[in-house]
Amino acid sequence: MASNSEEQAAAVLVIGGWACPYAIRVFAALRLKGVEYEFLQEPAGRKSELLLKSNPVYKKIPVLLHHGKPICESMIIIQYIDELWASNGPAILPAEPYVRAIERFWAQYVDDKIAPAFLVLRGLTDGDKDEAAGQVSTALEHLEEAFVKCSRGKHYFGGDNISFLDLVFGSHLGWFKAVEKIAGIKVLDETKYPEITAWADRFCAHHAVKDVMPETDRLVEFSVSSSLKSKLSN
Ligand SMILES: N[C@@H](CCC(=O)N[C@@H](CS)C(=O)NCC(=O)O)C(=O)O
Repeated sequence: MASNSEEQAAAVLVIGGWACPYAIRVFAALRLKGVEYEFLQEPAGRKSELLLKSNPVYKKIPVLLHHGKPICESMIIIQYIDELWASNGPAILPAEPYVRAIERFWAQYVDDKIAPAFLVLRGLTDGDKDEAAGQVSTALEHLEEAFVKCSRGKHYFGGDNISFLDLVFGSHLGWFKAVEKIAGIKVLDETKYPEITAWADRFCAHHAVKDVMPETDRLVEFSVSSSLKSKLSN
């Protein structure tokens, strides 16, 4: 029998941040699967005791607590959600091992290339801004081609449904518009990347995504205050 505290604790709790792309992809995965969850916003500028206890290795958000058991790293969390709630709606990971491998490859590529370049363009980490913008352009060229191959003329990388790669890449889309404003450059240019641009609009309008995708101006404000804080603390 469950103790009182176990009964009271949310079955699914996400320690995350509203602006964090890695958390956004987890929220969207839970919504896709129709799983109710509680969202615990990490405080700005410090790490909560619960986060330090739940992710003592990386000390990063998001962490999914399932009946109190922590699962860390967003891509691992999405795979856990897909495996655990396998019968809730369409699968997130493609069934075919080769297609699965391709999606995992591009998902890792997005996090390796786009996320760090955005930090440079936001002025949060050191680096050459032109170089970072070039890195994003190269990544988008590859992803435009990957979209054509993976979607096979359908709406998403996963075809008819949002899949793993849609979630991983799509979770960065809020920051695309914010970075455009902050750095004063065009990132998602529809003349260069027509497929990805149309996909981005569809992805952001999806019922599992639209309420967790942050507004551009809120992200810009958040970014400006984060970079001020990091300058003051250095
Ligand atoms: N690879 C991690 C990245 C998570 C990550 O970088 N989270 C950021 C917030 S968006 C964070 O917790 N940063 C705090 C820190 O680096 O100490 C994942 O996919 O979950």
